[in-house]
Amino acid sequence: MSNMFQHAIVRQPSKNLAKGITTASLGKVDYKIAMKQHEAYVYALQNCGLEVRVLDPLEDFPDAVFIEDVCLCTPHCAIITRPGAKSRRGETDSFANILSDYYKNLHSITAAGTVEAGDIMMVGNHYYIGLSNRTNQIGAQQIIQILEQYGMKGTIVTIGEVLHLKTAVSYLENNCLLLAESMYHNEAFQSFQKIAVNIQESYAANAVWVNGQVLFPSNHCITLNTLKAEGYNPIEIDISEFQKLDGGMSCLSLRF
Ligand code: CIR
Repeated sequence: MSNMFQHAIVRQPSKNLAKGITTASLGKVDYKIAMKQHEAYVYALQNCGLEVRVLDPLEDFPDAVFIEDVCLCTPHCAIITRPGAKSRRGETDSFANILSDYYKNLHSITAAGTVEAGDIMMVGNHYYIGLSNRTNQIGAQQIIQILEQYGMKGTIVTIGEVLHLKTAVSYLENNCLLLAESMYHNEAFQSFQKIAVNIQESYAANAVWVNGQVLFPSNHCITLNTLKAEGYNPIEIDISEFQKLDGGMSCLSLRF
């Protein structure tokens, strides 16, 4: 059975958004366009039946809009991460307070562990954790230990040259993964049905399944049509300003 989501938490972009970390060379970030795109993203989540809480921007943390990275929300507990990017560490301050409105069971990753939850993909009660420049083995082991306390399971996945695990793979329920070329043959995913992202469109490997619909980045028509042919119902959203900062569809929200 698919996980149904009720809540989402997002954080509005900061005016300093353009100062976020990036490896992309897609041009200058336009704050006003980013705000409009963020509003459209919130609207799409609401249309998927989610009650969306919109947090104020954190002006000192330009990457804080990528809220997915600072917390793993499971059906049984929430785990506040410890971002591998030092400039992002303070994004978790006061997060326990926000989460306590939704969760009784709260945990935190502690030093020397680092985790960004963009590296964690939920497949039912099994969580795949990518080891990246942001998520280390110690952090991944802490996640697994916490998950196991609640009867959930975690597996570590080695990933290649991508920012986060979910930069290159998304779970679309029904035992089905959407994968970029770099992840397609990863041993961890042999038992899944696979949908390949067109090689020219690797950014589209980060899509979000929400309650039967798929939030999908606009301008990736080949993969869009593949998803439709597979029976999915992708909703296109333009998140170009966040792409300029290496951010994908999933990183803009926590869903639980
Ligand atoms: C960063 O480099 O941390 C941000 N500019 C982008 C984070 C994207 N998060 C994600 O894919 N989960």
